[in-house]
Amino acid sequence: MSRAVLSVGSNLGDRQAHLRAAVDLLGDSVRAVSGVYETPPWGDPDQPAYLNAVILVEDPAATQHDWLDRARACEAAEGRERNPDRRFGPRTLDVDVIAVWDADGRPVSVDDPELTLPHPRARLRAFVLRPWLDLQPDGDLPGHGALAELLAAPELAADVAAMTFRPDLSLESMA
Ligand code: PH2
Ligand code: MG
Ligand code: MG
Repeated sequence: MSRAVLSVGSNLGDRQAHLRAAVDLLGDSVRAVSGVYETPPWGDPDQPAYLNAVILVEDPAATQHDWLDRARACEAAEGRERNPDRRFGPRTLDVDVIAVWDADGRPVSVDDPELTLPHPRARLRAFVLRPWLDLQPDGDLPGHGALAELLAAPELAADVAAMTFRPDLSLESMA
């Protein structure tokens, strides 16, 4: 399993610093980092706006569960606390594994208690699809189709209109 698309989000504390920390912690596996979007909260409206971005990663040695472990390690490093009563509630850093491709470039399908791939709600989330499209204009969400077509769906129109690109908030490391 070698390639993955990760979605990162933050709406507590220094949001840009949390996202940047994920890029730094993912280290040499990072192949591309999208621009940052400011997005209204999805799923649980009573919380601050998010910053969202997408990171493309690659590591020939990594299985899909390794990507999940790395995602969780990033969240833990940024002080993520889980509130079982608020599934879509606020967080310092959320790193979600959206899709994984194996060494032959085939999309990986998984459905176990730990991980479902491709991510079951990604096609409904403009804050995932839009930054991903910026990195891969011809990209596909495996099993669902072209990113550009998914983003054009009428159900997403309000979310696309409400999100704003933040060119002032780069995730490039300051090092
Ligand atoms: N993440 C959530 C819940 N809602 N809304 C936005 N805009 N961005 C997110 O990353 C996000 C969310 C839970 O993972
Ligand atoms: Mg999430
Ligand atoms: Mg998550």
